[in-house]
Amino acid sequence: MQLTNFISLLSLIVAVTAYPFMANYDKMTEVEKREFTETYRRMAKRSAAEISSKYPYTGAKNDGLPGTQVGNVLVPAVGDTDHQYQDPPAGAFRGPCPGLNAAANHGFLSRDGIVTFNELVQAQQNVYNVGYDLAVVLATLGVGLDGDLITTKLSLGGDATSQTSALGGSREGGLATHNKFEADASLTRSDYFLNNGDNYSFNGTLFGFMTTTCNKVFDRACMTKYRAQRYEQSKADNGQFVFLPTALLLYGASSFLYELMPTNGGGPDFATISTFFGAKDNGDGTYSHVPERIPDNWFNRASPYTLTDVNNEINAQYLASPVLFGFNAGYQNFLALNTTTGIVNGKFSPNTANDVACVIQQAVLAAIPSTIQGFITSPLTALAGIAGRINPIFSQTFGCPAVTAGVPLV
Ligand SMILES: *[C@@H]1O[C@H](CO)[C@@H](O)[C@H](O)[C@H]1NC(C)=O
Ligand SMILES: *[C@@H]1O[C@H](CO)[C@@H](O)[C@H](O)[C@H]1NC(C)=O
Ligand SMILES: CC(=O)N[C@H]1CO[C@H](CO)[C@@H](O)[C@@H]1O
Repeated sequence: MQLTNFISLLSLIVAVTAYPFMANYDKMTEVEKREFTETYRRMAKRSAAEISSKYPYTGAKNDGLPGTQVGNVLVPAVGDTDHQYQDPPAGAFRGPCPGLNAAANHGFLSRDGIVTFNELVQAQQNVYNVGYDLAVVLATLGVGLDGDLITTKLSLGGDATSQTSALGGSREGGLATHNKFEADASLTRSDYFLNNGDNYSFNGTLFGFMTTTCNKVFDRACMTKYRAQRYEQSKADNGQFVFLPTALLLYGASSFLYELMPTNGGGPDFATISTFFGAKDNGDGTYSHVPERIPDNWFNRASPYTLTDVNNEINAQYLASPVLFGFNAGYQNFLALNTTTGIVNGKFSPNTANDVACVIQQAVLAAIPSTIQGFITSPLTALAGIAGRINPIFSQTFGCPAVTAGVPLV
């Protein structure tokens, strides 16, 4: 047997063991088998640095499981050469999320920007002390909306379908895919429609607006104000503005500035936020972009940032400045949503703080098709298995009713 065939066979065995439904490999034609093994072999390579026992951080391993949830850890550790900052290598994928870009630039995620579900769960815990429940929910959303359900791979930026998809086929646009995770009215990224489809590049003008609005203190009060400002701006200027219930996640992302980015005991000051966002002050009120990084001498938060915490922050921000959900059908022609799922005449009207969480649960599960198309016919994809953990988390913590995967939110 030639070496390449052997490697193909080996990776196929790995694939079949990891994903039992791939047993219907037998039913493929010879050509399909060759294509499949070749694709899988190419994708099997991983490049995020392992977490060593010498530098355990928040104790999460690359296995999708919880770490210690004990923070106040120096990141990166002194002497941990694997996790020092490096510029992204040529051809690497980076996208709309500064926190994940920074983690990749420090090797907590694959430096090439092609990451797996387990890597996402691990890095969120080890770098930011994101609570395990929230880490699973965000990784499920990311991979489910923008990545591959079988390989559980996701590109942090643009389309890398050839590296993320087991089957080729439908396009996996990565985190930059518009109106999934990436959405209009985000903090520092232009709206898709307004910027010729560049939906994820850092926009220095918007960073400048945010800095001015916040007077360089990026706390909850200011992020609430700036979030509302971005909404009004997009609604007025963008004829294809879309603000669906999943946009509640934008409020979650806003909370990361004051909850996850400050060094333990510190505040969301300009030096910290601009380092994470890769914003370089040009001295004239404009900002250019450099790769995102973790500030020097930075400690992650002491207690985990849980799903309950982010739910409280989303509620606090939304209720302080409630806006209408809906979309523009053309310039300044806003149509509010009116659904039976808690959005009445455009307003989100949560009866309890838990209702926000239940909308997020629906969004997560809507992202996971209950079946996938194509010649792998088993309904149980790798991520559908993971999604099985989602309902119990939300029902235990928030009393949300169970939701079926694959049902669109609106
Ligand atoms: C950045 O955003 C501003 C304000 O929305 C917009 O006018 C500008 O064209 C954008 N610039 C770039 C380079 O994307
Ligand atoms: C929205 O739905 C509510 C309740 O179903 C109804 O009373 C209201 O008239 C609807 N609003 C619009 C603008 O259709
Ligand atoms: C369409 C989409 O979801 N993503 C676009 C985001 O912006 C990049 C860069 O302009 C495009 O290449 C993508 O197609």
